Amino acid sequence: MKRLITSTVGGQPAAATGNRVASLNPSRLDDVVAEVALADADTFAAACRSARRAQKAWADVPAPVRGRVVANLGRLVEANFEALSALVTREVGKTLTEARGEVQEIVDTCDFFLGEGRRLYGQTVPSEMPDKQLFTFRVPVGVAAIVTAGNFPVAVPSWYLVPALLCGNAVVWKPAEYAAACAEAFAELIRRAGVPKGVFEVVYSDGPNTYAGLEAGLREGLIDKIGFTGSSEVGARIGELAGRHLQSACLELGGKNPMVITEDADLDLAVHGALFAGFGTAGQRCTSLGTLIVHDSVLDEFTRRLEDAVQSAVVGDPADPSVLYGPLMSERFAERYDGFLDWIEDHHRVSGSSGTGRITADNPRAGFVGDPAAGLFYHPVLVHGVRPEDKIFQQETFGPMVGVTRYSTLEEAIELADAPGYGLSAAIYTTDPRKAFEFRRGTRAGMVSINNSTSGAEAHLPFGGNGRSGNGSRQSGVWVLDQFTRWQSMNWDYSGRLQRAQMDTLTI
Ligand code: UN1
Repeated sequence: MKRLITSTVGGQPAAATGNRVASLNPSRLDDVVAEVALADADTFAAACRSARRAQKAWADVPAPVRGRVVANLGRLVEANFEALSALVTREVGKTLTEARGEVQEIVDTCDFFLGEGRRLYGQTVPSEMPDKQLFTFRVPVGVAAIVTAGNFPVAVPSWYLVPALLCGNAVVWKPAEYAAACAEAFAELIRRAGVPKGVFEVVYSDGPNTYAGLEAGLREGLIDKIGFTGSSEVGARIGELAGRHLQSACLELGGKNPMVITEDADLDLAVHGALFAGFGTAGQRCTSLGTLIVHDSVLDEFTRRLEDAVQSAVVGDPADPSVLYGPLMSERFAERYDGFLDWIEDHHRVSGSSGTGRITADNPRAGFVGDPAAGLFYHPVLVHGVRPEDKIFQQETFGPMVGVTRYSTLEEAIELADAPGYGLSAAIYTTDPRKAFEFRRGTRAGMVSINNSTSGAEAHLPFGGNGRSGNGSRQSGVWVLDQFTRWQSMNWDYSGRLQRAQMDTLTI
């Protein structure tokens, strides 16, 4: 497949006048998955205008009927399960097993929200005066602009798109251009599920045009909410932009997610957890493990077992079921990751499965499939002895690299866990419930795992972080309803006289 993908305005393809970029298969860079016509800021704003026009009629559709549309979407995704999973593998290099999990996450999200169409509860609230009743209603925010990354090209977008549409909003979605074929396949299912034209627009644009398009939309009063999943740096700019126009953003940003291994941990379990959390998805989840914080007394033993596991991990063709992970998802991410490899080469003792046990500046790319230069494959790397002042300790690498450090008291472990300033996901491996609870209470992370991977959150628990990981917004489950609806209150006085609040309040 190679086709030209364009943006939509009013549900119709927008003129493909701008620059074109290719979306490549990261396992074989000579396989062009799609060509994408990039939109300019005017097209972005035009999509917002059309969404604004279409939104009211959609909000008038009863919520249970919108729930039916979500149910249709879930069924359509199931009917296209294998094709969509295979496309995720081809376009962003995720293993087929993980790609299937990703597609399942959309189905789970639809399962949850189709029922919400019959709830979307408001409240009845007592009044301080007789013959008067108070109510609250959830009302849609209006138009939501959603900007997503390509590491979860369909599941994470569904966390925004499904509840936003269910709540009666119109949506302008800006997917990652390097995952455009996945985005287009998912968008097509959303249209087929029964979302009216104009209520759901897709805009492919580069960074500067997205920013300018959001700014134009906000200036014209066309955007009521921004949803953004991506880096902390871009998230800060987007949050600032939204705030300047008095609108809010739901920001799901990076993480430098810690995993603490206590002296009483089940080490084999911890090794499995660390391997999946650190190297699954080639380390390209916002919830991927960044740093292992290991108790002094088990450091040598744990490290030895983890090194064995890392050495035997298979990296390669993501369609092969024995593979732990495939390539990095795009050249841009690979270049950024190369910078970290260069840095550790000068600063650290590393171990991994490069064959020589050492990654050098000459061989960071593994090239397991076909021509070594053709795929964005990287060996897993463990970086030993990282310290809080190190770049590797502080920054998210978005690659198959895990730092290892040591601690002696739990207090110190919690301090190290939170030190990078993120606060997304944190894990502890321990057989002592007291340590588990102390860790949960001590860390700033929004999501805590006990004896489990930092990654792999289920789709109906609140998802989100604190500090540099976001602005406290939460996605998934009922909690995301607060992102896509606003509370409207109503008071109804049926006493037949003027009753003034605070002044005519009944006293006894
Ligand atoms: C992300 O990488 O942006 O918890 C989200 C997890 C997945 C979602 C990751 N369910 O790892």
